Amino acid sequence: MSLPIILDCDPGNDDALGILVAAGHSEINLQAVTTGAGHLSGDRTARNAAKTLFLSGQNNVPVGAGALNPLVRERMIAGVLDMTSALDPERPDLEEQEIDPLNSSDLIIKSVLYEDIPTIVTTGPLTNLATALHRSPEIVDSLDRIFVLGGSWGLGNKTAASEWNILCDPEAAHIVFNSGVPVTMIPIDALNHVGITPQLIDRTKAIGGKVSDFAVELLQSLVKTFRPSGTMAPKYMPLNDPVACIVAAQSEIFETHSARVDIELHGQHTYGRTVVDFNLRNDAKANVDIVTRIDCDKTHDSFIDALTRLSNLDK
Ligand SMILES: [Ca+2]
Repeated sequence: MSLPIILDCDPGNDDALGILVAAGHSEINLQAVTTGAGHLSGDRTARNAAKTLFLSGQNNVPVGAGALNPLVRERMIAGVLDMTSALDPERPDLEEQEIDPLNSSDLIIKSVLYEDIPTIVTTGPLTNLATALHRSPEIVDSLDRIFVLGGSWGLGNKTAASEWNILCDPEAAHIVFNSGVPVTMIPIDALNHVGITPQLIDRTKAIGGKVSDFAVELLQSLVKTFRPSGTMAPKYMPLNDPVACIVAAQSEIFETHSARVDIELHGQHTYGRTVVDFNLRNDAKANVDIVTRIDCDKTHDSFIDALTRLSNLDK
């Protein structure tokens, strides 16, 4: 049976790949896409999601436009962008579906409470979800699990200490991680081992058709923006956002360990850090399942299977 999900994202070329994978995966039933500011401004991320769904042929899936700003901190927009390819520039050549009249947090609340969607996958800042939890705390009882792409137990990727999605809205992350809903955190430490290899791009190309062409464009744009630095850098640009959808659907491809995760909200050098305690020191209570290992080959296979299925659905 396929898993009904809401995908909350900030497209973002990797988020757009996440939408395609969620739309095409045989074990996912994509029910709603909600968007907010992060990779780009909030209006642009909503329209990018609407363009991606239209192109994929899944334009019955509602797209919510959401948070334009974080809850407390000043807004951050991704600084490393290739503004010439995929969805980073304006793309008037791509048709788009209409944006849903409900904003993202209201669409989340409606989908959870009235359409019984028990799972949320997030691949952007957590502002929309925190807002939904604050406005309708009763959704806690209706949610089975939240899969959060973000955070790290080791190094950060935006600052020395902090990962981008969490750093964009640490206060929102604090609300989500302490909501009482089971959380699976998919951190960059694990994601760095699932890269966009030349073979993955070749396999995506070999599918053929407009979904495949668009996915190749997205993958190539991500590879172009990859700026590895330092001794701990991954070999390939991590695939990131689509992996979160695959993890949500396929428990056999990853391992988790439970841990206490607190979000640093006050540190001068560590603001936005996910402070991970695997050893539950001082009687700390675990609040998060952290993905510690992901099977790269199986994830690549699922990525290709989902895009192939989506291409076939559209024929
Ligand atoms: Ca994202």
